[in-house]
Amino acid sequence: MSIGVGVIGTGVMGAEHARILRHETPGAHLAGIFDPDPTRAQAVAVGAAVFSDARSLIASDQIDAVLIASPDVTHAALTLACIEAGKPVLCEKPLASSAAGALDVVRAEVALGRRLIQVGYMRRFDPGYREIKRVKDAGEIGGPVLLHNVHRNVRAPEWFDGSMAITNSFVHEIDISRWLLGSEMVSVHVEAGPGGEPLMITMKTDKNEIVSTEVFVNASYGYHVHAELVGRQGTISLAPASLTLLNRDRAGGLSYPDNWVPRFEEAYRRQMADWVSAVKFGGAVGASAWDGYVASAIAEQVAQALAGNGVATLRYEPRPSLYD
Ligand code: ISE
Repeated sequence: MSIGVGVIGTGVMGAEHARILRHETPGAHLAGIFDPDPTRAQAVAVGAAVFSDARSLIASDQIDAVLIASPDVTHAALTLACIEAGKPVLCEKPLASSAAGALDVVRAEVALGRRLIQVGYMRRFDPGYREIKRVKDAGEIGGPVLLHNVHRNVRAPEWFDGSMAITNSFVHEIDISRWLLGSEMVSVHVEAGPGGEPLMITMKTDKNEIVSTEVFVNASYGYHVHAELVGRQGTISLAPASLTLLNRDRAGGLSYPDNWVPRFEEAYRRQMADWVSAVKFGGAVGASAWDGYVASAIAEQVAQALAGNGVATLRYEPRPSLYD
């Protein structure tokens, strides 16, 4: 049986997920679309049903599972509606635009007593990050002491406001650092460069490792994500992800994409394939609602620290046993 997936939101990510579902995901099909802009919805649907609102898509019996790719502020309420309808969800990150919103989702899932939510922290499916984790877990570089992350965008999207460099961009670094190290973050120090960016964020983990992250959302030259894990017996980092070497104007070198879609194409594909098979055959893969809550809780506290004295001891709710 093919899983009918409904996609809510047809911006950059919704359109990409719909494309992956239509052309690159055996065992699933694009069964419906909702976007408040009907022209955009029709363009992405290419024959799939177009719904007039998100709730009727979620309720429809043509829809077995829901992919949420609408604006961040809508994620928590839509995810809650899916839990109520008993439908599995792949929700784009962040799980919610506040820690309290993400906690509501965790509590609803705990009350239901089974896991329905996967959060789209797709880097967990990226071949480079997976190889770093394999090497670290095999003990090949000794005990980890430091993780350096770099997160640079060409320019901030026009819908970025307030602290979205933290709540929308830095959240990836929180999630991938927790996943790579298998550690929890306990404290943070944050500083901003001249005019507010780049941000330099240093966290300490419960195993005393240091996680340093630069977030520069207007770095101009290209979309560039980097990570280097330093162990006591060696280091391992992402290799340049460039597909080509470009020679021009008496210079040559790597090229960078304009945004994250080409850089993480393989991660998005694998994330979808694994989610669809978890929906079909059971089990849970990727980032859970709990992981989504922790990322949003840390992001919120980092944003508060940035507005205050730059430091914070990080606090979370206790983890429910559903996520053990
Ligand atoms: C965007 O929403 C993403 O999720 C990208 O992966 C990230 O690199 C970018 O900074 C975000 O704005």
